[in-house]
Amino acid sequence: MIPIDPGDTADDVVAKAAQVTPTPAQLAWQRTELSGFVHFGPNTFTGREWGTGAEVPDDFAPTALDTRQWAAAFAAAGFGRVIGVAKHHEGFCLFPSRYTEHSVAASRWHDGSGDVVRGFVDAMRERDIAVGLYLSPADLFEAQPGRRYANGSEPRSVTVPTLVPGDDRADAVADGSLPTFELDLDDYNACFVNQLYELLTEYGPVEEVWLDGANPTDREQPYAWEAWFEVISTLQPDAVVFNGRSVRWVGNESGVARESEWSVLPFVGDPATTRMRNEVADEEAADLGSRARLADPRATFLDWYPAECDASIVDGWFWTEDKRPLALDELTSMYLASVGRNGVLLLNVAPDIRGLIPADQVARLRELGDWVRTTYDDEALVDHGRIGAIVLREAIELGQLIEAFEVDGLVEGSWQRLATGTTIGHKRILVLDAPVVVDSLRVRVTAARAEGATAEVAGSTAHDNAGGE
Ligand code: IPT
Repeated sequence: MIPIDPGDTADDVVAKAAQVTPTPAQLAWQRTELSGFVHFGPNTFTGREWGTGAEVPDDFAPTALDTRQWAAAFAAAGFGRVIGVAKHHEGFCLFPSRYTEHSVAASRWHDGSGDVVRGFVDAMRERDIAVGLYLSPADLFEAQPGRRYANGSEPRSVTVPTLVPGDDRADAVADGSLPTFELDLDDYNACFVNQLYELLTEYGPVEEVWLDGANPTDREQPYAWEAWFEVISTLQPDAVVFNGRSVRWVGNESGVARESEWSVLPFVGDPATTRMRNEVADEEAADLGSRARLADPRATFLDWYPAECDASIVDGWFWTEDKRPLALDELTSMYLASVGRNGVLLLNVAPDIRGLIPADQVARLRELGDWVRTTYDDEALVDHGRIGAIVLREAIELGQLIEAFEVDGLVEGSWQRLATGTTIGHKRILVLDAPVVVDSLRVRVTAARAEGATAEVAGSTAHDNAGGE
């Protein structure tokens, strides 16, 4: 994070933008490229996308839940990180939270002793897959009359964790082995932060916390974002936080990044005290980080805030019987438009009422993984031969500098321009209109935010150049 000083010229701000770099956690997140998402919960059984809040715990009734099957499907497809839903908007907790009666503990599933989050985390760890947890800020169960969401309560000083009668953490809190926080929280935020605390202290390392911005409640609950971020960064300092903090929503749910996708953005707010990243531009705007955006007079600081591209392999986030996975060419197009444009692809699968990812989704995931491996793994890249696509990389640990580039191929003894583009970032993929045989490739950086910007260029051989696949 670099503050913008009031006296900075436009050139000064550009020079500062060139110095902004990712944290190690952001770098690890970006390099993983393919993240999985698993939406599973009462909606799986009711056929709804957002739920109502009027569900009952016994609605959640998987017959053969096997989180190892989930992990195996993602591992086989080469996904290095998976985010699981711990609570979606309808408010049902898939873990036995102390702060609600609306959870797996109240269901007949495993006689109330089940914990989907535990099974999920353990299964991913067994496969060396990084773990992310989704805890919906919006909560339709709590938005019911007489409950805590948007109930107008005033913030008060709250100790987190807030111990409950017979709390098994009492000794660890008393001897300081579990950290405590004193925070100003209203009723709902007190519940939410205590649930974050449970998820971030009882399940081992968590590499990503997913704070969905969607709100189907029609109510305005103030969110204590700064307190949430303080708790998350204290309990899991190596986690990235989706939305408001370390990775951002790309702006659509189709897995498509911008042609020019900047990871360095200008923000408003006091850089000394603001944990929240308030972008100068709306999160869905076409341009978030160009020189024009950097020159916005409201901008007070610059930070690394890269794009995560969420999308689902089926239509919608949750399973229904009729849903079939997207075709492989739709998924490869998505890969090219996300990972191939400096984003991370966060691809959702939808387990069914058994608690298993249906075989057609597993197979398609595997096909996508095989395609990525054979087309874009390092071993699949060449510096000469018949190529169908160009792959570029910038060393983002040093920042994102390149604003324009041209790629040439040495074709029968003379350099021909094959492709041009704007940003590169972690990875940029450009599919050629038709394959071409080159003896060599070169990239020319034609505009950059600092001297010495360099990129790597390679070609991919395996491509049918029919647009997507
Ligand atoms: C959208 C939110 O506004 C955004 O912050 C992010 O959480 C995103 O969802 C996740 O997909 S709302 C959605 C209905 C477009």
